[in-house]
Amino acid sequence: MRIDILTVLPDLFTSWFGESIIERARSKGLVEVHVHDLRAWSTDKHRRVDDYPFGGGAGMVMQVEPIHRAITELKSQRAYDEVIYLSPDGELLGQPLANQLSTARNLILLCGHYKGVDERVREHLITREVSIGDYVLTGGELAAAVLSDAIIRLVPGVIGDETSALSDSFQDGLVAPPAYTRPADYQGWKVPDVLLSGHQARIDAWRHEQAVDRTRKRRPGLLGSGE
Ligand code: 6GU
Repeated sequence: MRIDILTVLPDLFTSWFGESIIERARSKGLVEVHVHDLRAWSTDKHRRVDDYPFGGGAGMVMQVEPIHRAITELKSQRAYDEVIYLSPDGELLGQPLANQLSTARNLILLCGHYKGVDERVREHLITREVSIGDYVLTGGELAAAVLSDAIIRLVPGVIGDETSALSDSFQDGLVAPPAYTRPADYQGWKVPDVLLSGHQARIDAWRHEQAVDRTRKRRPGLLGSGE
């Protein structure tokens, strides 16, 4: 899988993609993440990529031309499955969308800034708009990092334990059961006996019960939604 990120703040991504599990995925050759500075496609001598809004009002708008030039150049090099604009009014990111996007070969993620992008970008260049939640961030960069992480960890081989991505919270519509590690007794705070019993069938049954119970208490909306 290859992800191309278009942003005016490329440095924001270096430590995240340089040091996380994503870096392991990159060095194993499972994913490529390319972060591009949109200013590289600016035709302005000051490398500007934004301008005042027609009709007036506060805030700047990201111009169509640099974004068009960037996307056109990338598309001339390979076919993209989706060109995604990260926007608070996009489709809400959930596990089903992450699952779907994890099967893509090539994705472009466009990070908005200021008052967003010229609407013609959305009309003519974007195939999908994604929000990571109902709150407003200063720009799309964190959302692009979140979306990339959610997608990349689902690519086969990225997570060491092959089963762990499938047994995630949400993957089966349930939150995760509680987990414990040594010591079995920490100053009187004890690990449930069943986990020390060695009976795998009983342990699996207990974990499932706990997951259902927790989901009912914490995230009842996940039960019976079919997602
Ligand atoms: Cl994608 N962008 C911004 N600016 N705020 C957000 C968001 C995106 N998703 C949730 N809030």
